[in-house]
Amino acid sequence: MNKLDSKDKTAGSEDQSPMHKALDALGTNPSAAKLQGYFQSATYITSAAKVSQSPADAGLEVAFAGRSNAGKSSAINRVSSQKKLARTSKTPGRTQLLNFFGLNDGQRLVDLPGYGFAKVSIAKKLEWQKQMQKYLEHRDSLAALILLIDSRHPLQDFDQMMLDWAKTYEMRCHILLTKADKLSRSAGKKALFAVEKSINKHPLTTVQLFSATSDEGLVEARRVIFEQLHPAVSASAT
Ligand SMILES: Nc1nc2c(ncn2[C@@H]2O[C@H](COP(=O)(O)OP(=O)(O)OP(=O)(O)O)[C@@H](O)[C@H]2O)c(=O)[nH]1
Ligand SMILES: [Mg+2]
Repeated sequence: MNKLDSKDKTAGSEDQSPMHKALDALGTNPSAAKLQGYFQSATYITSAAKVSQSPADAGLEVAFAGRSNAGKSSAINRVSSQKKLARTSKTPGRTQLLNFFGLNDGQRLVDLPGYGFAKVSIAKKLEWQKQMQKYLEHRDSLAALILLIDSRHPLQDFDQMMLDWAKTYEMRCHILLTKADKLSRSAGKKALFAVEKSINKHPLTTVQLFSATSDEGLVEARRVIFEQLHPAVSASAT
């Protein structure tokens, strides 16, 4: 299925759904403060061990994917200005379920299980792959992927696999190069440049530096995620 089709879901609807009411309040080009307020509305909905247990496949959602320990849960917490919304851990493989968070207009953020943790049985890894593939290929409400990559170890096999997948399905993909606070400014720029160069054949993929412990990249990340959750509104603003 062409994932771009799913983006039509918000186009042309003139009803007073919660989403449209919220957008009236936010306007077409919300300020940084309004974006913060919007993402701060995120609340936990549910965790699904299997894709079949996910919330109804309606509206739009943006999913955070990436290697285990890349900083997915930390990024969700930073974007939503909440410390404990998504559970973070020093132990790789902490997030083993799909965790869904709802925003005040009904759209969702999804924390996907990390990939690449060593201490998990082969059977569990195969189950992970099966569930991820099912989610990524069949979830109609999936509007975009946020691919989290540790800025100190960019573009490993898993990241390439996700990028190839995104390209195949014409899925919008925004890379957050995480833990930028651990790099000097020049090393950060170098990492950003290297990834920009390697994605130049992926027209729907973009990249930025991000840190969950500082303000680096925060407004930009919020804006990109907001735009993916409200494609019709964002398009009319340009
Ligand atoms: N300094 C710094 N540490 C970070 C940042 N992002 C995440 N971390 C740390 O990296 C570790 C892993 O972060 P998580 O957010 O749990 O990573 P995850 O990708 O959700 O991991 P899994 O759930 O295991 O897949 C934690 O100890 C975080 O505190 C960042 O931007 N800067
Ligand atoms: Mg996690």
